[in-house]
Amino acid sequence: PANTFKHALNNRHPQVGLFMGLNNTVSAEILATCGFDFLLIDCEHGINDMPTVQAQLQAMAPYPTQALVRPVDHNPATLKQLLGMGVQTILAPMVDTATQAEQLVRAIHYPPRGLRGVGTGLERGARWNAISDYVRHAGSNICLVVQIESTDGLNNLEAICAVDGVDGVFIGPSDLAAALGHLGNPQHPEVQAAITSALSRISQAGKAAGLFCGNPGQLAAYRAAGACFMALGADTALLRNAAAQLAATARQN
Ligand code: 3PY
Repeated sequence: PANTFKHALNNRHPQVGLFMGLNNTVSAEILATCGFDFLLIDCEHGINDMPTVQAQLQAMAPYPTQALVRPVDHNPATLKQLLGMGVQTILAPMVDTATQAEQLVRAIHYPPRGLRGVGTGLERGARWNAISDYVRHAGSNICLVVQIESTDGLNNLEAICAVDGVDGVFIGPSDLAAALGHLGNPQHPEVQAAITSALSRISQAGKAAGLFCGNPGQLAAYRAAGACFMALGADTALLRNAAAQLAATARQN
């Protein structure tokens, strides 16, 4: 299927989504009915692994919401398994250099562009059809978003944006805050200034800019700075906050 998320990023159509750490097919399907452009299955933090990622992809498949996955690492073997199960958009965490971005591009494309192994008969992405024409179209539907969340990443931002095959660049405010000496305080003015400046540098460098933004009150400012795709929070925290609020409200009445 065509990757509508990649198409939206290439055309700078605003996209909103949510991170998923619940590792649950029912909640993934519920969220797929909620109107988000994308849902990201997160393997960097939390407990998602290969079988549970595939189960959530299956739960989301009937709905138009696009599935993104954040892998636990940059290992080509990890990426090969995710692509094999039909993941089309990868959000790679902790990308600090253009070399890392180039290695990611190589890992997710078939030769001659890259080094992805061919195993269509074993893979959901090709519908287990060894002779399908999946291999001819896979590359044009693969979308790579790299995550900038360190001072090296900020310093190398233009070089990272210049890597052919990088579709989008996503700012991770929590890790960036930690890297800038404000661990646990992404709202610190210094962190916010770094985020805004990075968003506009990414846009000026010709790539789609995105970020994690758990506070909808800040969306307009980030959009003005150039952001076109935003993760609005995580299912885990949404559930926790709504439940805690309900319990607290009941106690007050
Ligand atoms: C960060 O904020 O550091 C992220 O990775 C997005 O949650």
